[in-house]
Amino acid sequence: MFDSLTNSFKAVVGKIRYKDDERALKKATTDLKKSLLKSDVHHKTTKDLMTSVELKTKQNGIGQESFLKALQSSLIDILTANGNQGFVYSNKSPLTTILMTGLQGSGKTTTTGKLATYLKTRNKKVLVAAADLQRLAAVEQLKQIAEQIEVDIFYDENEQNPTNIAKKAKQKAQEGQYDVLLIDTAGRLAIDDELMGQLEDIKKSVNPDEVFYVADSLTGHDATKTATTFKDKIGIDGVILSKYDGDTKGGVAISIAHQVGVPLRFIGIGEKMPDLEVFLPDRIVSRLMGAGDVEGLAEKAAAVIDEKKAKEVTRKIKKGEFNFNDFLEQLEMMKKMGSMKSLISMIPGMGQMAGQLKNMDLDNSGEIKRIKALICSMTPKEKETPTLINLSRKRRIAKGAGLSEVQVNKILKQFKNASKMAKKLAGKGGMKDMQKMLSQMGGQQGGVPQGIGR
Ligand SMILES: Nc1nc2c(ncn2[C@@H]2O[C@H](COP(=O)(O)OP(=O)(O)OP(=O)(O)O)[C@@H](O)[C@H]2O)c(=O)[nH]1
Ligand SMILES: [Mg+2]
Repeated sequence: MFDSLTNSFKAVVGKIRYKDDERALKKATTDLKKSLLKSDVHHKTTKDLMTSVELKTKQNGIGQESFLKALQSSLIDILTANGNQGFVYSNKSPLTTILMTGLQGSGKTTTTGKLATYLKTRNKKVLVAAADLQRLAAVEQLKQIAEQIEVDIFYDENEQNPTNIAKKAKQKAQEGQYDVLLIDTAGRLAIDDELMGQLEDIKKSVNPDEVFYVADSLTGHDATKTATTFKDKIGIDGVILSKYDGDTKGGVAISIAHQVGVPLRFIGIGEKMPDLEVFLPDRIVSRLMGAGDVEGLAEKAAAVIDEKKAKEVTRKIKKGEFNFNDFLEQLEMMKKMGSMKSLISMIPGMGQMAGQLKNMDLDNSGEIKRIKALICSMTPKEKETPTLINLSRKRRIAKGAGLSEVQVNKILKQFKNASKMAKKLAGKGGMKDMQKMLSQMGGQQGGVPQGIGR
């Protein structure tokens, strides 16, 4: 996700020796400056970052270690703007009301669904409100999302005024004892007075705890400019950067909070509902430095994993009893955790590797579709006890799944190997084996890099 930025940092840190001189430091910061500007980091932020890195490095004597520390702490400073971090619940009332704003197509409606998903996995009762009456299909779009993620929605087809919708939604949320109300609003092609007036009106009448501005990261520096205008005109408390998955430069995430003066709270990293990441400066810096984010990974896992089930699966794996039903369950759970790409970048030392695994799409991969078809053609007994599957059963399953016998054999063999591997990994030293295996898959030499310069 932060691949290109991480590479820039890595290259520059590598240029500074264990102990070095001022000239080397100057050269390193000049190089870093160039690559940050190329990645679309705002020029003022770049300048401030470089000044801070130089100053802090010199304080501790120029060398790789002190440069790395200076870079880390300067980055955290730059990413930290005054205000809340992550999702913050109201301390005034049991209901937290959030107003979602942004330009047309920036990702407000999708992000409303993603935030609802994020909160739902944290056991919050969420209501989304469809206050976009501008676009014909807008209400329908939010309805579909709400249905998909099984979250309640408030809409009123007889109401023409978005402010009234927002008010009624807030009333429903209070009466229904919801924890969070997310109000989706209409976007415009560009900032205009009518839009601002409408948002101000909604803001006044529902008095939200926070106003989020959804910025499309693909608009580069414009994202920073429009966020600033929204901040000046209606006041915003947080920025959410959407479509970061499509942003090959990525620098806007570094400078937007610094330039707008409002914290970046979340980033959208895909079209699906789990594809939202909380943006916490120290954790992000750890990922930017290629050192992963173990805490974040554990949190993500805790939100979707049922602990009892996890123990049961581990027991089965250890005993070699892992079956096809378990496999499907695990697959569903992984899907809830979000894209592989983001998961892998959270594992220390794995950010740069396992290319194939990274791009795996659990919904659309042909391989997974074939495996699912195959499992669906099995009898309940076969799913429970994979060893039952003999030649005639294989033929029947192949026919049912529309696969060739060769394909069925291949998948069954893979499953058998995977079970064996899992059994081994579940034992002592398992994690080391896994890292070794992944590093081989990624085709990298020299084993697992443990972050930059370590
Ligand atoms: N790849 C990717 N696509 C996204 C992301 N967020 C939103 N999108 C896509 O962007 C498009 C627009 O998203 P919407 O949520 O409809 O945007 P909106 O701001 O509500 O649009 P209007 O209501 O028309 O103003 C959709 O096709 C989304 O799937 C993201 O993080 N990554
Ligand atoms: Mg919308």
